[in-house]
Amino acid sequence: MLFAFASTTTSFLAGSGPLPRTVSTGATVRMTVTAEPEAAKSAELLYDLNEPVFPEVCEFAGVTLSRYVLEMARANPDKPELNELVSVMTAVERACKTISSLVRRSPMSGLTGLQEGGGAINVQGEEQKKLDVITNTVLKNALKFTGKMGVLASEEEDEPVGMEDDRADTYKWEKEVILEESGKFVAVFDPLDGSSNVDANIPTGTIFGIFEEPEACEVIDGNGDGVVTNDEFKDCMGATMQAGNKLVVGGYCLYSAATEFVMSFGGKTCQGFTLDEQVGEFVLTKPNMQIPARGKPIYSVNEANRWAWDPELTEYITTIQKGEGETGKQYSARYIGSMVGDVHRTLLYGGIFGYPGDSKNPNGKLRLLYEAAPMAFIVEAAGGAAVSGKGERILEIDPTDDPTGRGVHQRVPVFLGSKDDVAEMRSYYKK
Ligand code: AHM
Ligand code: MG
Repeated sequence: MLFAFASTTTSFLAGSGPLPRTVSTGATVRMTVTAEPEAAKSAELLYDLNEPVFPEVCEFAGVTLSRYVLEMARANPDKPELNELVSVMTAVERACKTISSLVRRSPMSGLTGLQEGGGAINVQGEEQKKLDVITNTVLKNALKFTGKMGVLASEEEDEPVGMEDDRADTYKWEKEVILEESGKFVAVFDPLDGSSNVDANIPTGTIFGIFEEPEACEVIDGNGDGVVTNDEFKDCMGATMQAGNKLVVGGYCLYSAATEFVMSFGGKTCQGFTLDEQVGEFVLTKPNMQIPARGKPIYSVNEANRWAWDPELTEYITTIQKGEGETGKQYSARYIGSMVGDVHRTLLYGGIFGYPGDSKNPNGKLRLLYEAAPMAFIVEAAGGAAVSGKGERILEIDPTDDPTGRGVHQRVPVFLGSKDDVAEMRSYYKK
């Protein structure tokens, strides 16, 4: 695999990680990645993709996200579905730019605070903020107009929704429940993760994942009266839920001091882009992100819950706090309480992030389909590990096999980050 680009500015190297590379100083900076990331060997790849090569890069524009996606499709002519993903990715990109602007301007534009002055509750019993509702609409509309989406599931929707609503009255669902016949993809997303932080100007993020729509997804109008019952509809929607290792693309956008978009097309590499606000484009700034197997000694977990943790987890965290773990280093705590921010730091610096299950909430808080799975997809693509409370790879968890009956909103305990840190944590459960 070869990933290379040339530029006359050095800024593209910032944060490019510990990959083998050759750098020549002077007018041209060239970076060549010679080694295949470890994750490529271990992950179950849906696609065995050729990474694009960028022999020429405009010194002013750099490699934009749109160019990367287009070149990815061009570099893989045997994967025509990548061409269809171009418009889907354009929609996600545009939505993230809009959300970035909405979040940035919210203190001035009256978009802080609760929806309807309070009392708007989503299906998970959480009070919705104005920005939760608006950002959900932004993403949903952006995807809808691609004409490529069949179904989408969002943290802010009670049930997965189809992409047209002109016959919605026919259904008891009172939501957009019609499947777009031409839809080819299923989108899952959390439009504004960590929104409880947003009014305090603390980082938030959008998490997204795109699956191919399974053939099996057909709405069957059992008695032919033009009305699809809730059960018939649920059967179809159930078929759209797939394990994370079936994602065709996944990623997140972090709204912080800078807006950063991190994505992967499946198991091999993970690319990071920064929004150049002056020109309105995401520019590749963190090519081939790789999480160190053992990075900075950092653990990231909500320690207020430790009284309800498994004893194994308490022992692990106490041991690394004292500097008595495998590295002999004393670990520091870093916890933003916004998964996208915490995972982004973990990706760059290493360490371990977790939202464990505990005696009060055995499945933790994070949702499998649109939080844990896309993040696990990114972390594995960058060579890290992502496991549930039982040590199972998050990407292998089948969301249709849900003992809690929560469907798309199923929760799962999450631990992810540097491979060696995740393995060390798991070793306490094997003693
Ligand atoms: P949200 O989707 O309602 O915003 O909740 C998810 C967020 C994550 O970003 C973060 O990791 C977690 O909630 C923090 O929860 P807690 O406040 O319990 O630590
Ligand atoms: Mg969330």
